[in-house]
Amino acid sequence: RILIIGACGQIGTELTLKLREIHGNEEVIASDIREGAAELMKSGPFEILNATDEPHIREIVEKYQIKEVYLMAAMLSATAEKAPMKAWDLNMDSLFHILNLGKEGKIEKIFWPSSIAVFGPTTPKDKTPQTIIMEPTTVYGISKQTGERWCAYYNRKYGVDVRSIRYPGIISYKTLPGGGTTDYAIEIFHEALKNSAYTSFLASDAALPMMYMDDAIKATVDIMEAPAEKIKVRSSYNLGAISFTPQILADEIRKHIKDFKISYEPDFRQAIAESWPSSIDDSVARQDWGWKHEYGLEKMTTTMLKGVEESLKENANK
Ligand code: VAH
Repeated sequence: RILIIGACGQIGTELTLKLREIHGNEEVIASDIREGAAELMKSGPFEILNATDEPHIREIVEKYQIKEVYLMAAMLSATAEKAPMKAWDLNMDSLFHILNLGKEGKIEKIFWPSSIAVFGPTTPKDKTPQTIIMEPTTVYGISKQTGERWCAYYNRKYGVDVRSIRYPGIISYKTLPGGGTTDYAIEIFHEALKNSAYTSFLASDAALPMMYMDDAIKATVDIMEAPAEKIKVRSSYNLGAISFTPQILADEIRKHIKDFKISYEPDFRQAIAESWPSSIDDSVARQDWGWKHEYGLEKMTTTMLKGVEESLKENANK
């Protein structure tokens, strides 16, 4: 069976639903520190689990005979800046608990998400390569960079089959944003549909690498289903899809909502965004395990407007 830790988060929610579709509801155990979206809770087994609680993780792995773990629990970039030590403990302790279960042979395969946040201000910003200088300036980025090094170490030294992707900003509508710097690209759709206006916390020209959720989920399933010998990078794979600025996204939304207005009030998250790449070279993932994205800016925008409109209607009817 499969265990998802952090199943109620932005990626965890849709990853759980997809894995249940593929493997069957009872084969995928969802867990998180609190309950999540109704669609997730009613679709299969759920356990309340703190990702840093090693004995409880071990108990659940044994209870359900877990063979694969997707560790999706983490504190994201903006929130982590407000609680550095809490973020470090959550992001790192949870990873060590799972890597050690792999080392003991209790679980056979691990997915652990990294992020383009591992890159820093000294990293070349355009088409950032797979292997390049990375001096992250955020707690979140430091924890992801360190986590990558530990994944590569456990793979090389103990043969642990851990696989990882450096996610860009992920855009989706099934869950609300979770404390990320890229979350303006989610909020903007809700505000555009509700008020035809949005005040962006990033500047108009803050270009960032982004990806629609379905592409991120497809990449996660693809890398975990690939034969082990194809996964040559055991730190974490660069993954890119689209790259845009708040202004470019606003112009795309205006093709659908004519009177949509955007204003800009950059806050502390602008400095985080400026430290990250604007686009990613993911040619290594494409050649190693056949990655390719399907959602460009236009398709992402129409899909988000449709999805957010539906969820606003559902909430209105509740
Ligand atoms: C964040 N959404 O903003 C996450 C992600 C690349 C950004 O890591 O922190």
